[in-house]
Parts: sequence; C-alpha cells; structure tokens
Amino acid sequence: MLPTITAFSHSPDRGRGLARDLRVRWAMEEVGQPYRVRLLDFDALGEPAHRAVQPFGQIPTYEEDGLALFESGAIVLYLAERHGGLLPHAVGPRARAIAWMFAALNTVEPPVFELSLATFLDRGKPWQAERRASLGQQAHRRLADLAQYLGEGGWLEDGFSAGDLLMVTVLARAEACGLLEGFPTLAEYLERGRARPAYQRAFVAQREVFLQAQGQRSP
Ligand code: GTB
Repeated sequence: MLPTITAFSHSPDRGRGLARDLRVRWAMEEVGQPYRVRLLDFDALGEPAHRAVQPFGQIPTYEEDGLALFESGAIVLYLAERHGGLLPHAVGPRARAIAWMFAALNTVEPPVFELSLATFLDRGKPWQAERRASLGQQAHRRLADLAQYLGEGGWLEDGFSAGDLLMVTVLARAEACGLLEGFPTLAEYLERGRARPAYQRAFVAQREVFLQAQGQRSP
C-alpha cells in the first residue's frame, strides 16, 4: 500500500506552495517514494476520524501500514530516516542536519508564521500595528542571523538535507510576508531549493489541487 498524506481540498494559500503538506510532498519526491493524497475540507479537519490521527485537526498527516503520523517535521524526519538522500549517514553530520530541522521549525518559523497570522487575524484590532512591528523585528533578527551563517554558500551543511528542505519552506513563508527584501542571499537560497526537480514536482502536484478546485467552481 502506498502511504497516504492529507492536504487541503481548498487551500487558503491559493496554490502558492505555502501549506505544510508541501514539505511532505517534497520529501517524498526527494526520496522517490510514491504517495496518495486524501483531500480534506475544513469541516473534515474537525471530524473524529481525522482527529484520531491529528489531535489538533490540521493537515498534513501520513498513514502507512498501521502507522499514523502527524506534524510535518516529524513526517519529514521519518521519511529521511527510512530512505536515503535527506540525511548524511555519519553520526555528527546527521545530528547537524537534524539540528537544522529543529532550527527551521522551532527558531525561524515561529516569528515568521505569527507575523503572517497577525496580518489577517488581528486585522482591525488596536494592537495590530504594534504586534506586527514586534514580530517583524523578531523575524528580521532570525533571518539576519541565518543569512550571516549561510553566507554565499550552497546549503546549510555540506550537502542538501532535510534541514534545508524545511528551512526553504519556512523562507517561502517569509518571502510571502515581504521579509526577504534586504536578504539577497536568503532569496537565492530559497530559489536554489525551489529549483530542485523534487520541489518542482511537489509544487506542481499541490498546485494542481488548487487549479482543479478553481475549475470546479467556474460556471
Ligand atoms: N505544526 C503543524 C505541522 O507542521 O504539521 C502545523 C500544521 C498546520 O499549521 N496546518 C495548517 C492547518 O491544518 C495548514 S498549513 N490549519 C487548519 C487549522 O489549524 O485548523 C498552514 C498554512 C495555512 C494557510 C496558509 N496560507 O493561506 O497561505 C499557509 C499555511
């Protein structure tokens, strides 16, 4: 049986590659693992069957032969451990690559994601401008540190890894918030990630869902 992941049937990102199933699709493509996709609408996210797999009622999930996983980072780590190509074999370099996975999700993503949420969830609130400014500063600091570390280099460590895969998806979100202006090396790093054939396949597959949904809506 092929593994099955879940994704939005009607993604609010409108096919821009920002919903988190993209990470899982990309990892599957990098390791050459075919997969199926179960599309869910917002109502289905709250149903008991989905909550049994994803306690927070979110996408993506991953199911395969009795294994049910949630959290995009955990799914990418599982795929990277199970297949070759996304993590080095040597203990030290492998630990470094995993550290970058955590850095992407735990250090860089939070202010970037919170800023994008504050932009529309706090619209009209008296504190919105102040909150956005504060989150913008926090995000900027993280991105500046990342740019400093990365320099003009290719990837975070010696070769492309699951750490880069997650970091690139976080930077896509940062770019969508206008946060990469002033960070040309991060913009180039993002483009290097997006240029990978596996990313391209994942992006097209996710975008196809949006285009199909659009087509169904058209008269
Ligand atoms: N930590 C979890 C993980 O990494 O798997 C977070 C998963 C998550 O945030 N999932 C979102 C979700 O299911 C979709 S991707 N939300 C529904 C809910 O929480 O009720 C996040 C996302 C949403 C929208 C856009 N967008 O419109 O641009 C981009 C990304």
